[in-house]
Amino acid sequence: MTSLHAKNALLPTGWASNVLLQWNAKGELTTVTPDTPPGNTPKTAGPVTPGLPNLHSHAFQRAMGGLTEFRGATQDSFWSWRTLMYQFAARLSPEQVEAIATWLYIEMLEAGYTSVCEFHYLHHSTDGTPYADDAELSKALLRAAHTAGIGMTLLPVLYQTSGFDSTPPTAGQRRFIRSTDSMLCLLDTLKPLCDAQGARLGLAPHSLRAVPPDSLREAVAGLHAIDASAPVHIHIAEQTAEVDACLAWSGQRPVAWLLDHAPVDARWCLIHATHMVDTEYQRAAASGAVAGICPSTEANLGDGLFDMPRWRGAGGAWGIGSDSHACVNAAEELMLLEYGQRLQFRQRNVLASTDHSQVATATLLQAVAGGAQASGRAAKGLAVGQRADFCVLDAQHLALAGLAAPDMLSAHVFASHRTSALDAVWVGGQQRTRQGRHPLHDAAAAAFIQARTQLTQG
Ligand code: NGQ
Ligand code: ZN
Repeated sequence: MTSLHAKNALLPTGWASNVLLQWNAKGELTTVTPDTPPGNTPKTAGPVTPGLPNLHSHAFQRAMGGLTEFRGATQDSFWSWRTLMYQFAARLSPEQVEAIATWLYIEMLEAGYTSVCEFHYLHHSTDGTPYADDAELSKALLRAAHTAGIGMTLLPVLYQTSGFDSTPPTAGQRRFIRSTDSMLCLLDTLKPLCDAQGARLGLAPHSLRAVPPDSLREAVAGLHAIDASAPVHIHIAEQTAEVDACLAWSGQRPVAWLLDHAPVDARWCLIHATHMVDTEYQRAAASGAVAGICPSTEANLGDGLFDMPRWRGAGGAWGIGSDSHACVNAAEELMLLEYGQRLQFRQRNVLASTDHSQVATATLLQAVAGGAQASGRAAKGLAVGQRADFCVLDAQHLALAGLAAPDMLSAHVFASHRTSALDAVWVGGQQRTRQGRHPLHDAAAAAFIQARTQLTQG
């Protein structure tokens, strides 16, 4: 099928009716025309919304769901969680990584994400020596994305130190460590593979804790020699301990340091950026970089709350990541984002915009635009030239039936929890889910359960 007719569709400018959608063999939209009679074109089962790019994922962490929700140390924190996460990461085989990622990407499709940025740092074998094929685990993730049929931006992670001031890496980090040269070789290997599968290749210097200044400069320059517009993602200012350590090291806060020492621009995505002061909000937003907000993980890890009105007020772009996958649901992330702002400012409908009074509409459109920018993919929504990546809401779902289209999206975000109101999800003009389910759902779930059982009982 290469065309659909939607009674209601959410275009980048807002809701439109009687929209004819057509796409070409490459999966790019060629027609997005409102006010067109349906004729013989197949009709969608409900309103059409753009698919959400997921801008931050560590796929293997999906298999840790529920395994870190108990008190260990006297006071648990992000850092004690990280110790458990390292113990889990130390045991994973390539087969397990692929099984977990394949299932995760299927879950993402069923939950309204049409592409994913995989922030991939598990490079080496369990004892830290490189695999015979140095790209083994990168290839496993590319295969997982291909099997599921989700759009992919692969971000191999540069990881060299365990703290500011070039502190050597710990044993728990041995699977992540690479020289800058070895990273540039890996990028060279991966570029044609990504191109062949329609994936985008970028780079993720893990954090200022993990990448010394010279390596940061050389790796980013090396990436941009391969592909001048490739995305660069970095974790930054997620925890106050990181801010304190950066101040002790450099006299500057992490975001301020980064803006002064790296060529931060619209190719960059600042993951979390939770702890910024006003000048950092202003300068980071003005750089054109996307803020990568991960509401469920930031809540799960006790990070803190991003100040969305301040960021938006400065004109900042932003998008959503599911990060550790404590939650894999695009709509729920938008709800959690808004709720964090409501709790913080004791107001309602904080993220409505001047153009869109409906929070769900305003946030989805902004998150799609920012997510597409951070992904380096033509995934900016329902517009000619963009990928045909979209979701069809189920107008018969109990939470939605009888409502007007914009209210259906609001109900999908705010009132359909733990049930899915998605009828179908399409990626590049190919239908990936039907009545909310992916055709590989059962087989991929079984392989995931097998991998998790091995990991937790082995
Ligand atoms: C990660 N996750 O790389 O998986 C990190 C934890 C770190 C989040 N920051 C490790 N959410 O930051 O050192
Ligand atoms: Zn992360």
